[in-house]
Amino acid sequence: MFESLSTGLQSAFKSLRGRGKLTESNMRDGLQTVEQALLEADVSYSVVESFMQHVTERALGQRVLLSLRPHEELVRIVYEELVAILGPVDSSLHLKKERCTVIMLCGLQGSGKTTTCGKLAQLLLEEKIAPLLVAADLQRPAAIEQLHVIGRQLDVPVYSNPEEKDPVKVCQEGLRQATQAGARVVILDTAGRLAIDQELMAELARIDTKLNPDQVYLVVDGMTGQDAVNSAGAFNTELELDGVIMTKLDGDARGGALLSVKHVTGVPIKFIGTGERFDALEPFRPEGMASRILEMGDIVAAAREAHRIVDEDERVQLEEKMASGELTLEDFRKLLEKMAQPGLMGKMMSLIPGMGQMRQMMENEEVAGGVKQTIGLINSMTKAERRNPKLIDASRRHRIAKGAGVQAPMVNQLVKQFEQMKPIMRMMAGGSVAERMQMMRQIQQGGMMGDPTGGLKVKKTSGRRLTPAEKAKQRKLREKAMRRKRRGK
Ligand SMILES: Nc1nc2c(ncn2[C@@H]2O[C@H](COP(=O)(O)OP(=O)(O)O)[C@@H](O)[C@H]2O)c(=O)[nH]1
Ligand SMILES: [Mg+2]
Repeated sequence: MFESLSTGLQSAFKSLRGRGKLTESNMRDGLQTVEQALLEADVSYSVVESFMQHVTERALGQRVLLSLRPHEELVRIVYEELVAILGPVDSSLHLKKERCTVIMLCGLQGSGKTTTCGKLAQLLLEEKIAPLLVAADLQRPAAIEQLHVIGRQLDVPVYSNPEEKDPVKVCQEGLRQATQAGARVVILDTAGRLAIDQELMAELARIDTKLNPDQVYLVVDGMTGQDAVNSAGAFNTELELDGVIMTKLDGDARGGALLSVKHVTGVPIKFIGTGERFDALEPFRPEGMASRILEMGDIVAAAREAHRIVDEDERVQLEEKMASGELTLEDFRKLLEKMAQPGLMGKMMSLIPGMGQMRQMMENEEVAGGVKQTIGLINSMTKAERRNPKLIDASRRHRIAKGAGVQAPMVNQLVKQFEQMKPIMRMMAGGSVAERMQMMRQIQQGGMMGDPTGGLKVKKTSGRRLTPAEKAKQRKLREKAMRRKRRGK
């Protein structure tokens, strides 16, 4: 999710990092890169403009501070501005105590309204609140059946009347039945069009006036980029929106739409849809989203998502071991295996700070092959060897290498690189954003992520060794992070 936006911003920060101290003029260049990244991620121009204005004002105002810790400061400013633009948090459905709450979903055809009806119903069921769904999309007969299918899957009542041509009447009758049946929430699934048209808007406006829904949510397809802004604007003028639900943020959606829609409508982003299943609806958290955009890793979201997964304990253990520096080769193998998995498990592991980028790297075929080899090597060690690699002498080394089908020196290389990586991973689990970015680069340079052809190196770099100055700099950074950690930061 949000990959193009985060990659763009990361390269922006990288270009800032390379320059040592920031001056007013070279920071302008850096800010321009940030601007470019936002535009490339399909954030609409006016939004980018006002966003950049804020960031620039703040960044230039803090010139002195910036020269001390330039990138960290700028990351922080961009992060805070992102949070400000995306907030505030309000994922409450504002249910009425004394009567049935009416929630109306609207949006373009295919934006995910009907699916979202099911997701909201599931959410309510989890809270032991009884919903009823109303099929008010009378444009296509299939739409009514689609909602019935969802109702059957969730065991939730659905009201429809294929004979009725007026969606307002359908909604009114639906509400009446819901009240009778003791449902606490009615969700109206309305019609959409491929593009905005007057007739559709008039129909929705009529439902809005006659039913007077408690909450009107606009469902926006996160994949639509710039178009999302236009349609959101149109819906917002015609209806009084109370919130936005953005769907399909699981694919390679360009996060930009979220920023723009928020800017255009001004209403809270309530939820984000991250898949086709009914449980793929997450309350929107601006901090989490801003972090993701900046690739800091979103621990809270991970923890929440992990509730539905059996291996939660294992993940926590791994993260703790990473943080305490007690990670063994055995744990490392587990981590690699988990991250290489498709789907939720891999996604979850990638939410450990810094692991997002690692997982991205693993999607590269060459790297994936190297990772397999690394796993193979660890597999052919005994348990004791995995816990204490110092046990590995020449004969053990040959046995392990033979088992994994590689040359013996590879075993040494793996162990050495693992030892080098341990403190880095430890800091990644506890360090600041800027430190994590720095660490990630070190891991990439150190080559723990494997490559089947050229030993365990990640990238086929020029093979240049670090200069003593560079090594000293890295050591300093490591020590600084350690000190900070010891101080309990
Ligand atoms: N990947 C993904 N697909 C979604 C999401 N929400 C909806 N969809 C899919 O988008 C398509 C259109 O959804 P639908 O609910 O019928 O849209 P509607 O026309 O607005 O009612 C369906 O194939 C859904 O499965 C989501 O959050 N992620
Ligand atoms: Mg529909």
